[in-house]
Amino acid sequence: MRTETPQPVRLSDYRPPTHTIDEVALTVRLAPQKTLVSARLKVRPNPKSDAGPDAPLVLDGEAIELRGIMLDGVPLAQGDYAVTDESLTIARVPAGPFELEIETACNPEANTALSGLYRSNGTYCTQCEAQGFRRITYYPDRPDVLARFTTRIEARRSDAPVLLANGNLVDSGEIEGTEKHYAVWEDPFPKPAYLFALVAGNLAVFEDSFTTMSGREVALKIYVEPGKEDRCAWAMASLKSAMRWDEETFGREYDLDIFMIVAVPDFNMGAMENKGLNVFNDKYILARPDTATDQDYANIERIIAHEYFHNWTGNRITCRDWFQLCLKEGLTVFRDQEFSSDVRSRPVRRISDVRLLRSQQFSEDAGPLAHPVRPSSYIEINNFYTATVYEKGAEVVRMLHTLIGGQAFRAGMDLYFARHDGEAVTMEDFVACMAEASGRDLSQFFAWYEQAGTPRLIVTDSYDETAGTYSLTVAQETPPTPDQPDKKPLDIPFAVGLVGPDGQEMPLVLDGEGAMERPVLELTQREQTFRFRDVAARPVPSLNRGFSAPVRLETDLGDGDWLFLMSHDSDPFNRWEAAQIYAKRLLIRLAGDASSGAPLADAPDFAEALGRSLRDQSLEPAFKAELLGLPSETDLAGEIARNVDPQAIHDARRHLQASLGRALSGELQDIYERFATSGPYSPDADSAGRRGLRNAALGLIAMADGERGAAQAFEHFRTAENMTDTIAALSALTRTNRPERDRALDAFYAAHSGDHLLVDKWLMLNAAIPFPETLERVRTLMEHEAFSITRPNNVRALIGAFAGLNPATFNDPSGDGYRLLADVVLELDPLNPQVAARLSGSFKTWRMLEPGRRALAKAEIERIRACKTLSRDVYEIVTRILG
Ligand code: B3K
Ligand code: ZN
Repeated sequence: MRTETPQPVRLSDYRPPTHTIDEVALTVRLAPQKTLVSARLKVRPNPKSDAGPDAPLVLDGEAIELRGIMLDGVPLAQGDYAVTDESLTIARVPAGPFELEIETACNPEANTALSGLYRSNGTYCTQCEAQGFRRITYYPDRPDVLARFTTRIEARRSDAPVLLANGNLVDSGEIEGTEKHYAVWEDPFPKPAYLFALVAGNLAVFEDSFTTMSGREVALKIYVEPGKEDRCAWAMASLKSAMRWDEETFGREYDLDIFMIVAVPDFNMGAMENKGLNVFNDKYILARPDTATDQDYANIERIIAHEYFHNWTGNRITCRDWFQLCLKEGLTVFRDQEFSSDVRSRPVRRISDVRLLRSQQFSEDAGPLAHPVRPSSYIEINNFYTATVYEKGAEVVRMLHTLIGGQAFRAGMDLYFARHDGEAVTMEDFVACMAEASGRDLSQFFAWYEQAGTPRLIVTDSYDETAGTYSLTVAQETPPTPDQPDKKPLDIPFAVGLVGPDGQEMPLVLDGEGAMERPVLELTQREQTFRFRDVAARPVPSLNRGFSAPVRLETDLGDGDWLFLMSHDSDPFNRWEAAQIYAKRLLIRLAGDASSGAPLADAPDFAEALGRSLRDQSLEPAFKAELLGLPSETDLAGEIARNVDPQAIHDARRHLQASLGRALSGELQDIYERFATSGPYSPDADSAGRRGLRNAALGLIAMADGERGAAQAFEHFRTAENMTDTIAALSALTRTNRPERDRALDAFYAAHSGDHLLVDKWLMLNAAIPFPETLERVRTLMEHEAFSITRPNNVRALIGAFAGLNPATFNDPSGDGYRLLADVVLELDPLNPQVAARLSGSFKTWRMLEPGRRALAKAEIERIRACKTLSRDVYEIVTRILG
């Protein structure tokens, strides 16, 4: 708990560590309330430090009790060291190598912050990124201190029959004369403390093995709570497919003899890439057709791959400091995106990535929490595991790939691995490898890492019929963001195509240069004009194909152009994008009408174009399902940006869905019937795509006609043979205000109350019901036996979904939604600051609201900020949000 105003840490203040640690030998004697940790550290002054060899040794430590300390075998006297709430300082240490032995105690059971060593449903586990290791022992807890770890764990066998840590198991056995046993794990690869992990408990294991490209046998083990072994097969298959892909695509081979994953129910985020011992939120491991949806299966595959890929991008090569977080996260997200694009559908994955980017990152970039992909200061680093660092970070890597081409990119990666293996490096080091491999100057490009805000590209065109030339003029500007009023022009890869009046692709011949090898224009100035020749007729431009740059586009294309691109663009992403843009324009007009009480019109042209696409045999079902998904309410709010009325946006969207459902009822019913699956469930992308399309059709059918739609959705629920269909039926029903909705929700809870993952789905469905009564429902559910505020998955499912997926109700004009969220943040903050801070981020768009809601939201944010004992985490978020 904070006692004075938290101070920011700045990138410009980075100094190399005064000391480095070569070896760490830990002995951890586990006990629920008093775990004893003894750490033997081989320390030496860092020759690269500018502080000199006499610098005091300062170790980080938090929420631990110091029980003893020895330097080179001699106990230190009280006056030799100083301990505060956050550190242990030894003023005088030898100028050469020395050994330090530190005894501490911690209380895993009382650790509700879930950072450091804690217990999840009886299992001991750790989470050390970013700064959890200091809650286990005193240590230089920073990523540029890399040491070899040996971990000895001792525990009562009855309490924890399985004892795991990073690396290879080198010894284990009974401790004579006690009920305890021990295991010793040795990790040969030097690593920063944030990658340390320890797990102990009563766990079952699901095993397999993998033969690497050089013929080494790697044991693969997934540990779960006993009884859940039958839900591990998909996670294991995903792991093996990711291992193979990384060998084939990047030449990366796994490096230890064993790879372990542990699934626990209580976890602050999705998963963690600890060396050789990944710890996962069990939501992203456990899957069986009757417990997990297609979306769950896809998420498991993606997250397993992501954490596995970190072994090279993050673990073997790590970050010099936490400002470089995107070095591992942006790059690893890019790698997991490429992986699923290769094993599933590339356009569909691109669409879902762009949806996520728009809804999470663009909104972050447009508000008070905007920050560069590489921030320059922070108060609490855990607040920077953001959509900007992850998703925009991945976009920046993707743009590099587009600019220099796939071959040079691979050469750049090879160089990066060869040059920096075993090091802690910076973004500059990474980009230098790409520059060297491609022979290009990437200095202007680097601004993508340092400049916040979503650039706007303003595109105008002109056609000269007599000369047969067509010109595109592109202006770029990036709006001001907190602390960055003036922006430089960026180096932007802008993929384009020209679609002729007959719907055919036209050749791209740049005036004065000849045919373009790759259809990518490079924007580097505030304004540029590109002239194409041999253009026989006026084309419709297809801009930013594949979303080659994370920008907002402004064009003077009209409704007719978008409908045309929606049917004819050869770039599948842009076909989807054209539908999104058309729908966005329509919905913004409708929201205006809804706000002013004007009648809401139908959209026959849009319905007709969608109908054509639905009948187009060349399009895959998963892609068609994406076409049916309208832009989210959050995206629309972000587009409107001023005086936002969330209820009007919601009403407009509902109206359009209902209207499309009626106009397309024939096609939708046809899809519903034709795409019914038979035979056993298979999670593969094609089958999932078919179910996805059918369920998207059901969603619109349910909106079109309250009574008949609800009856059909209820029937879908009643007859569902897998969890995908069950949840699709329920989510269609939650959007209706019909009695079938609560009948189905009650039946679901009665059937699945014993399964915490399914209970979370139920909480989420309840929280997303878009009607004012949901406020009361959420408050009641917080008292339900199924809900506990100390379980992050419960909190995300109920409160996170309410604030994030239900804008109309969260932004209820009474201000009750804001009050509810503020109450939860204040209650949760002393227990789990990381999750509380994340929740408080839901207020980030308050300034865009219309004046009434804006004032109510502001008052609640101020109520949070007024709390004197706020954690650094929540303090930082609410202070930034208020600006
Ligand atoms: N590296 C972890 C996230 C850690 C979050 C710490 N607050 C998972 C991942 O991105 O792979
Ligand atoms: Zn990651």
